[in-house]
Amino acid sequence: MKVVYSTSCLVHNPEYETLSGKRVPYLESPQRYEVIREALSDSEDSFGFVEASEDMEVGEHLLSVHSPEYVEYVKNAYDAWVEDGGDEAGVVPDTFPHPKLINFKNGDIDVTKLKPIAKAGLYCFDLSTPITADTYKAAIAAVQVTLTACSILTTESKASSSEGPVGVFALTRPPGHHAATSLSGGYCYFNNVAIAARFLQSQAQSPSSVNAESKPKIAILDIDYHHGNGTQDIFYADPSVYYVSLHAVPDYPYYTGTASETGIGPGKGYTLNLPLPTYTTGDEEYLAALRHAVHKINEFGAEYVVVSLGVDTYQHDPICKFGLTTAGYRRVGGAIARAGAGVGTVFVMEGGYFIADLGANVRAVLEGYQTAG
Ligand code: OKP
Ligand code: ZN
Repeated sequence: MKVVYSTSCLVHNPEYETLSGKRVPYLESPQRYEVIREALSDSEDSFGFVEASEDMEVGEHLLSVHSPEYVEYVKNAYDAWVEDGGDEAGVVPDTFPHPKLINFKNGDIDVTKLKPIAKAGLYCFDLSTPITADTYKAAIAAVQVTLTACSILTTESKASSSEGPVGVFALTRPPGHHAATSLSGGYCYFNNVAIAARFLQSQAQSPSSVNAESKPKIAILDIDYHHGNGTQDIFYADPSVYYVSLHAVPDYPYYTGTASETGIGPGKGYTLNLPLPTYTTGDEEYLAALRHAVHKINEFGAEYVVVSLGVDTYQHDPICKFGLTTAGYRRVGGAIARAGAGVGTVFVMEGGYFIADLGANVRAVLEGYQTAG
C-alpha cells in the first residue's frame, strides 16, 4: 500500500489548548505524525512511501468544499492578529456569534470590518484550533497529501485486475473532519476527506455507480471516535456523498451525531450516524456496528470509499472512552475491505492520541485491510 506524506505537515505546532477550562499542552502534536511514519516504515515491504509535492496547486480543490472568504481568512488570520497586538502563540477566539444573537441572525454585520479577534470567533467553534504562523502551510500540505493519495488511488484502481482491495493511505495532519465550509474546530482547518470526495467525483465515471443526479457516488466512512460534524454538514443535503459515522455519545463535539440526523432535502437518507456508548464500547460492540455500516455502504454502491481514519477509539486514548485493542484494529481493517467489493479506498488520517501505540494501531488497520481475503 502506498503511504503519502509531506514533511510540511509537521510545521503546525501550537503550544497549548484549553480543555475543560485548563491550559494543557497541545495534544494534536507533530510527534503523532512521526510515530505513524516510523511504524509504517518498519515494514517497508507492505508500504511504499510517496512524498506529496509542495508545488501542487490546491486552490480549486479547497473551493470545492470551503468558501473563498474562509480560505482567505485561514491564510491571513495570523498576520492580521499579530498586527492587531494578538499573542504570537496564535489566533484563538474568546467570543462566538451564538445563534441566539438575533442581530447576527439578521446578518447586519459587515464581516470585512470585524477585528481579528472577532473574526476568530466567526470562523472557529472551539478553543482547540489555534492558527499559528505555520498552520496554513501545514493545512495546505495535508490537502496536497490527500489529493496525491486520491490520484494514486484512481490510477491503481483502473490498472487493478482485482487481486485484493486497492487502498492508499494519506498521512495527514492537521486532521479535517470537524472543519465545515467556513469553520475550523477540533484541531481541523480544511476538511481533507470532503476535498477527497469532491476530487474523486471529478475523476470517477463508472455508469453503475452514478446516482440519479448523475454524480459519481462516494461513501465517506468516519471511524474516528468523534463525530465528524464538519463532514456531515458539508454533505448534509447531497445524495451523491453518503456520510456514515461511528462515534461516541455523549462526547465532543457534543451537539451533533444523533441517529435522527439523516440528511435534508435531496440528501435525506444519505447521512447515517451510528452513535455508540462511552465506556462499554469495545472491539465486539464496535465491529458489530462497523459491519452494519459496511453493509449500508454496499447497498449505496459507491465508486470509491473515503475513510476518516481515527484510532482515538483505542483503549488507552487520553481524551476518549472506547476500549478498542490493536488486535481489534486489524479486524476493523478487514471489515472495511468488505465495503464495496472492487471499489478503492483512500484512508485519510484523523485522530489518535496515545502516542506509544498510535503507529501500531494505524498499521493494524491498514494491514488488516490489505490482507483481507
Ligand atoms: C479531533 B479528532 C474533549 C475536548 C475535545 C478537541 C478534540 C478534537 C478531536 N474533552 N477537544 O476528531 O480526533
Ligand atoms: Zn477524534
